[in-house]
Amino acid sequence: MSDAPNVLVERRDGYRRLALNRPERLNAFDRELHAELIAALREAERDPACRAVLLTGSGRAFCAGQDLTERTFVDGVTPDLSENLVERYNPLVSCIRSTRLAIVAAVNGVAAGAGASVALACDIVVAARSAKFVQSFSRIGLIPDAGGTWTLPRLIGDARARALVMLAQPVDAELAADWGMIWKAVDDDALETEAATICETLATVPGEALALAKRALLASAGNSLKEQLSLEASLQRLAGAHPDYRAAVEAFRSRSVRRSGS
Ligand code: T3D
Repeated sequence: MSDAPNVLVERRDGYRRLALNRPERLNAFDRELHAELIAALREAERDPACRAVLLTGSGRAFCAGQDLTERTFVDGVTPDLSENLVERYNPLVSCIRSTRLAIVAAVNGVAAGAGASVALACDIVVAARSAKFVQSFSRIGLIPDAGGTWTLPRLIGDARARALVMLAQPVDAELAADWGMIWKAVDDDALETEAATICETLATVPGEALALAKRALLASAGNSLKEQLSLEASLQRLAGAHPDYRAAVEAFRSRSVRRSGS
């Protein structure tokens, strides 16, 4: 076993870069990687100077999902897979969705199985043109997990989600962007700069507004329009009461006054 960290953490101005770091296993999730990733996300969340996370993979892949070498069938006994979901993937996806931080996935190569689900749970997904998203679960007799059955149809619609889930056909980054599965596909050598620029921009956006917007968008999936309008009103009350709002409006007004010369 290697002593290298399973997640490389780089602190940058206003955000952190987290790289899944098991390149020899295409960054597949084992227990250690799960533990280090959730710890790194929680630590980033505790840092008031941190507004965003850039999540990527070391080597040629983003993440190949569950590490299948972790699964053993001793005396014909099948492991209870729900345990790993409940204890690891579900808290990870819930954390990505509910954290105040903006999570930007820079998908540098293949994202398969739960690796695709985790990427697609992120707030903004940018992928290298050579990257692929594979719903590889059906190939090994499983159903999509880590939120895949929730996220995928919402992003690309039921017809496309069903075909991808059942056929496990890879979708390249360009098509993923055309379908609205991700934000954009960029040239491979532009991926890091693009993702870093997005994080730098997010680091300048009032943090409370980002966090409240995430809450509203997450809730919209289960809400009626009436409920969502009511939620927007209460979250906007919180946003408007924050000093960031007042400072931004006052800055805008003083710029307008200067422009009009009065
Ligand atoms: O179990 C639970 O807890 C339930 C939760 C399940 C969630 C899931 O994610 S289920 C889905 C698991 N993932 C997969 O089924 C994907 C398996 N991998 C692949 O299909 C292919 O590797 C890829 C399409 C991702 C990439 O193909 P390719 O040809 O570019 O690479 P490769 O040659 O297949 O893999 C390179 C190495 O990575 C290879 O190791 P080696 O032979 O060089 O020593 C391969 O074994 C290893 N690797 C790839 N994926 C995994 C993996 N090792 C462990 N687990 C993997 N998932």
